[in-house]
Formats: sequence, C-alpha cells, structure tokens
Amino acid sequence: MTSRFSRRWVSCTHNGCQNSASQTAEHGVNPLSSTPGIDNRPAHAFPAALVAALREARHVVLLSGAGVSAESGVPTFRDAMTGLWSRFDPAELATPEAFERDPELVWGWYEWRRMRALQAQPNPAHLAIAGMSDHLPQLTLVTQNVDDLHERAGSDTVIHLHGSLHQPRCATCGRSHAFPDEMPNEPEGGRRLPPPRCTRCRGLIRPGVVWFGESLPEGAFYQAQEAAENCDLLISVGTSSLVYPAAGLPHLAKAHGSQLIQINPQPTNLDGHATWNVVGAAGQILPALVAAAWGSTRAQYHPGGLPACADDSQ
Ligand code: BJW
Ligand code: ZN
Repeated sequence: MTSRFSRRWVSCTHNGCQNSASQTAEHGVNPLSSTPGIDNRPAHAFPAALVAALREARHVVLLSGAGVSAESGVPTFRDAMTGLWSRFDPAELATPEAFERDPELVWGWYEWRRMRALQAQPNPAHLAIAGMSDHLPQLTLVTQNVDDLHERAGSDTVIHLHGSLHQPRCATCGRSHAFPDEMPNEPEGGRRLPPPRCTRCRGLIRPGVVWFGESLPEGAFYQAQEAAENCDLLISVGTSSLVYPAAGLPHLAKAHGSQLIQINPQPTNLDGHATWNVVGAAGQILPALVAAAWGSTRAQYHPGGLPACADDSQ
C-alpha cells in the first residue's frame, strides 16, 4: 500500500479547485493557501487517507527540524538566504576541532544563538505538536533542534538528538554547567567570549550540542531508533533530511512498515520516499492537520481560523 502512495503530493490549485492529491507532480503546493493574487479563500486540505492515518495511528513518531522553529524567529541552517550556514562556516563553528582551535569564537557564537533561542516563543507548530499527544495513544517526539521550544509549548518528553543550547558541559570531564539566570546580551552574530571554566577540573565549558563528527547521545538515539521501528506513522517536519543519522529515521520507520508524512515548504531528499508530502509552513499545516483529525480543541492550534474544508471526498 505504501508504495502506491509513495510519490503522492497534497496539492491544490484553488482556482478550479483541482485537488491533485492522487497525481504525481514536480512539487506540491500548500494545501491551505489559495493561489496568490486570484482568490483569498482558504483552499481545501488533506486527503482523507492522510487524516485517517493520523487519527487511527497507535504510535506516531514526530521528527522535527529547524523549520519548526523558523516561525519563532530561530534561524534554520540551510535555507538559502536566512540559514545560519549561508552566513557562517560550520567548519569554523560547529566541529570539535573548531572549539579546540578557537574556543572564544565558538563560545561567543553559541551565546548569541542561546540568546536568540531564549528570546523566541513557541509558535503554532510547537503548540499543535504538544496538542497531538492529547489525542494519540503514543506520540514520540524526536527533535534535531537545540532550542527548548517544544518543552515550552507543553511537550513534556522530548528526545533531543543534537543536544541543547541550554545544557553546556565541561569539555574535559563532562560535568554539567549552569548558566546564570540573566538573559545574555550579545551582538548580532556573536562576539569573542572566553568560555567559563569547570568548577571541578578547570577545563573549558563547551556548548551542549552535537557537532559534526560527534556521536549522538547514545540513549537518545537508541530511543529514537526503537520508536521508529515500532511506530505506524512518522511525521517529518521542517528538516532538510540531510544530516545523518537523524535523516535515516524515516527510512528505518518505513522499512518497518510505517507510513510517512513530510511537511516542508521546500523539496527534500525524503520527497520520493514519503507516503504524503504536504508542502507548506509547519505553523500553518500542523494546526490544520490536528483540526482535520480531531477538531480544534485548543484555540491556539490555529489562531488564523480553520480552513474552509478540512477534508476532501477521496
Ligand atoms: C520549514 C519552514 C517552516 C523552513 N515550516 N519547514 C552518512 C552519510 C554522509 C554523511 C554522514 C553520514 N553519517 C554521518 C555523517 C556525517 C554528518 C552528516 O550527516 N553530514 C551531512 C551534512 C552530510 N553527521 C554527523 O557528523 C553526526 N554524527 C555522526 O554521524 O556520528 C557518528 C560519527 C562519528 C565520527 C565520525 C563519523 C561518524 C552529527 C551531526 C550533528 C549535527 N549538528 C548540527 C549542529 C548542532 C549544533 C548547532 O545548533 O550549532 O545540527 S548541524 C545542523 O543540521 C543541526 C541540525 O539539527 C541539523 C539538521 O538540520 P535541519 O534541522 O534539517 O535544518 P536545515 O536548515 O537543514 O533544514 C531546515 C528545513 O526546514 C528546510 O528543509 C526548510 O525548507 C524547512 N523550513 N521554514 C516547515 N516554516
Ligand atoms: Zn571539568
């Protein structure tokens, strides 16, 4: 069954309202938005089978990436104009070698990132994800994000594959370090800042994130793998699906019989493997998906109002 839908796009061009969910297309469009300049009515939305897959799922894995926090103002990594890697060199900032070479540069950059994350607020995507757990027998939330916006939206168990900006530790002995309560006040892009010293061994404190070439936290990755192997639906949201081993989780889930929903405004490597590709912003799509599956039980899921037609006749 899965392969029959493997190149299915959730796609709608409102003028004439051709729901092309059963067609193969180069790339789909946002099922909630109308054709720009032609019609402002919200277009109809998701294929019935997609909504049913969510409503009837026993165990959903939701894999989130930087795109989920983008609408909170936290920059992604690889978006062409706005992504961090369009302005900053990951080899100079996000590897253990970079920290060894220039700890002040790296620490200062991450203090700026931490400030941005602290200033941000959860958006409707984070809230909708937190709300999904009200309805599902089991939801495993796995994030590549290093902010705490899922937690602040009310998701109480979050598997962080790439660590956290808020949990620094000693680079020598691993002891955790507590930040002072005050909000950092850093200039755009950061500045050179000496990292604090470990109270136990005087080693340098490093950001608590996973850099390129480093292993993922073993327990976290093990739990994510186990969930992927045992879920019946995996929803991949706001990730370019480029960074491994996290990007392997949807493939693992599919190999174990799960269906895949991908939500992303841009094409990714996962497109050809997903059961459904929903093209659009997470903060629009996820609240509408929750509403389509269960009705909107929390006003904040979809502050802009519900789509006119949350289901179709398929
Ligand atoms: C929206 C949106 C909206 C925008 N709504 N969507 C196999 C093959 C090839 C390479 C490797 C491999 N296995 C391992 C590697 C090496 C490497 C890797 O994968 N490299 C690839 C880049 C090729 N992996 C590793 O090194 C990992 N470690 C490892 O494998 O250990 C074993 C090992 C040890 C020793 C030697 C060899 C192996 C560790 C990876 C750690 C990643 N770290 C980072 C930085 C974290 C710290 C920090 O924050 O600075 O994690 S990199 C960065 O990428 C960050 C992210 O979590 C990660 C994923 O990015 P994400 O979330 O997908 O963001 P983007 O920007 O890429 O995409 C955003 C998406 O959102 C886009 O698609 C937009 O369209 C979309 N979007 N607005 C919805 N409103
Ligand atoms: Zn130490």
